[in-house]
Amino acid sequence: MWKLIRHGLNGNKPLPRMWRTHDLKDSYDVVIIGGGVHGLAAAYYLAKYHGITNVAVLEKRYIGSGGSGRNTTILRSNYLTPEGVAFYDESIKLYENLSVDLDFNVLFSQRGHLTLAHSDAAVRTMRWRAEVNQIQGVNSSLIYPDEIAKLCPHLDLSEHPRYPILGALYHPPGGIIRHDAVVWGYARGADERGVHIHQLTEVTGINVENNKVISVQTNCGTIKTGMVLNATAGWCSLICDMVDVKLPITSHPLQACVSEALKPFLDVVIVSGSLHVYVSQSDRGELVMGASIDPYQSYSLDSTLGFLESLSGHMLELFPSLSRVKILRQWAGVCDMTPDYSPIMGFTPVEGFVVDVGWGTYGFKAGPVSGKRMAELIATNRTPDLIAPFYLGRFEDGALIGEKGAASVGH
Ligand code: PYC
Repeated sequence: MWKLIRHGLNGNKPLPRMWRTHDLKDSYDVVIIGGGVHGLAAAYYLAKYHGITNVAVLEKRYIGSGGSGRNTTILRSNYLTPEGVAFYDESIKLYENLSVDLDFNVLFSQRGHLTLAHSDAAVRTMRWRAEVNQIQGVNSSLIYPDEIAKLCPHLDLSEHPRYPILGALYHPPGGIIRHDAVVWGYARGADERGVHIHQLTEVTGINVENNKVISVQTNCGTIKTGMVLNATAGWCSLICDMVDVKLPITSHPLQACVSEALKPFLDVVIVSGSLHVYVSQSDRGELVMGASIDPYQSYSLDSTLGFLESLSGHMLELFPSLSRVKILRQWAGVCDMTPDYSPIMGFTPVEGFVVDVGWGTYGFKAGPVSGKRMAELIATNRTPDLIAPFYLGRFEDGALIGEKGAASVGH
């Protein structure tokens, strides 16, 4: 606030750049691949909590150009497994304090999050989730149509729809945030502490000798390093292929769209798993909407008419009064799906190559906590307890953390 006033009184001179450009050095202590929220948060916390500042963040396009800038900005911690709830809850707590921590307003609006249940089976799952959440201290409960009507009077809560609404999981701390601001805030915080952010810098190979990482090749030159963090989304298996680490991941497009701006009428996040829809209203008035991942594997960022048609049909089942609203634009991202819908974080069989990957459709929610905990892992060479369950070997050990039941929509 004071900064803004000072800036106004200063004759609106251009504000300083939020992060600088640097020549690529020929060696860094840590190289982070991926300039999204995960990579930038890891760089920030490495510098802030561990004094490790000789760090490069490599981004093949511009920062936030991947999943971090393409998601629908929903934050929540109402997961299904105890491991998942504890992990995402720490993320929400970091997000709650992020504007202060970064001295940059990330516009976190904790407006409440409703996951609708349209069948007895869904009501049962919501009750189960509410119980797991409450045991872990997360604010979440099962509510019924009379209470849903108070929170969201525009929903069709009658018995007429094909799938009437029977109840909802209500999660008051959930909400939406300004995703670009999160990326920019972490970038500025990391840059101020000495991290080098290299945009338009694509990793083309990783050199390993005696099973240890020794350097990273990029389109801008080779970097010597003994520690690489793969914090990419969408392309994580291709980076892992460079060191012959195989991931149980398939990559799928996920599409989203926004409507024209409407007067504010929706001040909770609404999710319907059965109708494959999530929607919130942005502070500009647009409805931000998304659905399931596309059913085919692809790295395509194409938008399709089929997505728009089915999303609009389902939106109108929930909100019939929106039938004349226009869609303004649509876009797509790529999601790396694991078999249990939980991420993969930790060491790999290659020394000096660690991963923070496999986020499916949950990545943006976890940026702060995975950044903080991966920074701790790198700095201490030990896996923090909070992320230990998400180790790569769990797929061979049969120690899965099944979070499919907490996906906002059926994938
Ligand atoms: O899991 O909350 C979620 C979500 C929203 C959009 C995609 N996934």
